[in-house]
Amino acid sequence: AMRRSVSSLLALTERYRAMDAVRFMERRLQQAERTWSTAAHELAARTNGTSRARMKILVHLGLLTGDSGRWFNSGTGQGGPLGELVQWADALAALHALGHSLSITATLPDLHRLLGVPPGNGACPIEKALPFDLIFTDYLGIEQMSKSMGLSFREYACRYRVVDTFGTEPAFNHEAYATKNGFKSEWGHWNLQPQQYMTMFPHTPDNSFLGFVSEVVSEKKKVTIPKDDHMAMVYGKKDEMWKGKEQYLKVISRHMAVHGTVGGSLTSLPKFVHNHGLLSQRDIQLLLRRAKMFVGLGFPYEGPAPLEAIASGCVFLMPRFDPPHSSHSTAFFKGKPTSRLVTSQHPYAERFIGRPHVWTVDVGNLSEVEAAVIAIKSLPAVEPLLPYEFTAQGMLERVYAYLTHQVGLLAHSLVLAHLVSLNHRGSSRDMSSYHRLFVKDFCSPGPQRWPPSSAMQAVASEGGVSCQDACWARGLVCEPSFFPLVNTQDAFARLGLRCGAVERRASHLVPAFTHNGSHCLLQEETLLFSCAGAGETRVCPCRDFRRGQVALCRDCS
Ligand code: U2F
Repeated sequence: AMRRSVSSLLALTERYRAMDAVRFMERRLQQAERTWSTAAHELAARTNGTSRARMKILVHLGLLTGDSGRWFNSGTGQGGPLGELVQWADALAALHALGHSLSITATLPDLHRLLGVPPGNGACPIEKALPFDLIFTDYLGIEQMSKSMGLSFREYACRYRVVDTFGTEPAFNHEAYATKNGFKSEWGHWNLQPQQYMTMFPHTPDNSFLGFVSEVVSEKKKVTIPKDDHMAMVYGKKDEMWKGKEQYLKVISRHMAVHGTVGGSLTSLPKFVHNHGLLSQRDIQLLLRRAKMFVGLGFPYEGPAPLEAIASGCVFLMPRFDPPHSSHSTAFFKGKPTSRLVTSQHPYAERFIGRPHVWTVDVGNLSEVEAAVIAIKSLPAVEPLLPYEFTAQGMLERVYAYLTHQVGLLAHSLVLAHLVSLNHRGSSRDMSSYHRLFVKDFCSPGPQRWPPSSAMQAVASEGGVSCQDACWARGLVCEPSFFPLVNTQDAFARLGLRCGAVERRASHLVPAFTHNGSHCLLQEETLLFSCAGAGETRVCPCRDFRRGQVALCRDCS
C-alpha cells in the first residue's frame, strides 16, 4: 500500500539526526509531505487493483560516511553542495511512499551490520543470504560494499542501484574495455548493467533517470507574490562561484537590481549586490517567486535550483560553453565516467526547456548579454513551468515503473512459480535447467520486454552521430534495452543496409555499418550496448516518449 505520511520514514533517519545533512533532508521531507501524499494518492487510484510485492530495500548513503560525510555535513549550512541531498531526500520519499520496507544506513559499521558482514578487516562473503531485495547507494557506497562483501559482492550485483548524479556511460562501466580503450576513470568500472546507474537529469539514456522534485513549497494558503521586473537573483551560494564574473554582472546591474544568497566570505561579490545570506529552501523559493530573472554564473553545473526558479516563473539566463566542458577539459568533470560534452551550465534547461524560460548566452560577449537582459526584462510575465518529470507525481510514476519492470525479483517470482509447478510434477532435471536460466538472466529483460517492443523505431544514424543524438533529432529517445533487437543482419536489412561482410565486435560503437566496404558490425558484449558514442553509421533503437516524462514510452505502464 502507498504511504501518505513521512513520520515512519523520519523514524528511520532519526538515528543520524546529529548530521546537518540529514537534518536538511528531514526538513525537505517534512515540507514536501503534502505534495508526496497527493502524488501517492493519485498513483494509488491509477494503479488500483495491481498487486505488488513489498520489497526490502536498503538505502546506504555512502556520501554521508567518513571524510565525504564530514565534507557534506560541514557544507550544508555554508554553501556546499545540496543537490545530492535534495535527490536522496526525494529518492527516500518515493521509495517510502510506494510502501516498500526501507532500512537506511549512513555509517560503515551500520552498513556491515545490516549486510551481515562478519566483523574484522578483510573482505569476507556475507554470512547469510543478502537480506535485501534491492540496495540503493552511491559510488562511495558501492566501493564500500565491494571492499567488505568479498565474493558475495558480485553474486548480488543485479540488486544494486547506484545513484550517480552525472551518469556513467557503458564504455566506462566495462572495466576491461575501459582499461584497454582509454575509458578508465576514477569512478566507473563496476561492470553493472548501465541502467543500474540512476542519474539526476536524463543525461544519457544508457542510465535510468531518477531525478528529483522541484515543487517543494506546499503552503496551506497559496500566497500570490507579484513579480518585480527589476529583480535579478544570482545562482551561486558560495563566494568562489562569483570570482571573475564582475563584468557580466555589471551589465545586468545596469538594467536590474542584482540579489544574491551567499553565505560565508563575500570578497568576490560586487558592491551593487543585495545579499540575503544563505537561505532555507523555503525562503529561497519565496524570493524566486518575486524575481524576474535567475542568473547562472557557470558553476554549479546541473543543479536543482534553475528548475525551482523556472517553476517560480523566473527566466534563467546562463553561460553557453564553447568549447563545451567535459572530463577532458574541466577539473570538475575529470574522472567522471562520461564523455558528455556539457554545452552550458544546465544542458537539461537548454535542451528540454529553452526560450522563453531559458536563455543561453556567451558571457564573454557583453553586448549579447545586454541584449538578452533587455529582452528578458521587457518580456510579459513568463508562466511558471515545471516539467512533469520533476513533479512528485512524475517522479513517483517513474520510480514505480522502475521497481516494477527493472527488478530481477519479478523474474524471480515467475521462476519460483515454475519451479514449484515443476517440482509438483517431479521433474528435477527441468528444474535445474530453469534455475540456471534464472541465474544467468537475472538482469536481462524477463519474458515480457519493457518497454514493450511495439515502441521501438530503428534508425541508422549519420556517420559521426551517436544514437542518443540520432534518436533525439527525430523526436525520439534511444532505448538501450532494445539494442538486442537491432543487433541482427535482418534489422540492418530493414534499414536498407546490405551487409557485404558481417563481423562481431566488442565495442561501445556497435551495432554499426561501414559504408566503405559495407561491413555490418554486430555487438558481442551486451554490457557495451551504448546510446552514447559516435563512430560509423550506428544502428540505433529509438522509442517514443511521453511529453514531460522522457523515461517512459507512450504505452509504458
Ligand atoms: C549542484 O549542487 P548544488 O547544491 O550547488 O545545487 P543548487 O542548484 O545550488 O541547489 C541545491 C538546493 O539548494 C537549495 C536550493 C536547491 O534545492 O533550493 N538552496 C538553499 O537551500 N539555500 C540557498 O541559499 C541556495 C540554494 C548539483 F546538484 C550537484 O550534483 C553538483 O555536485 C554541484 C556541482 O556542480 O551542483
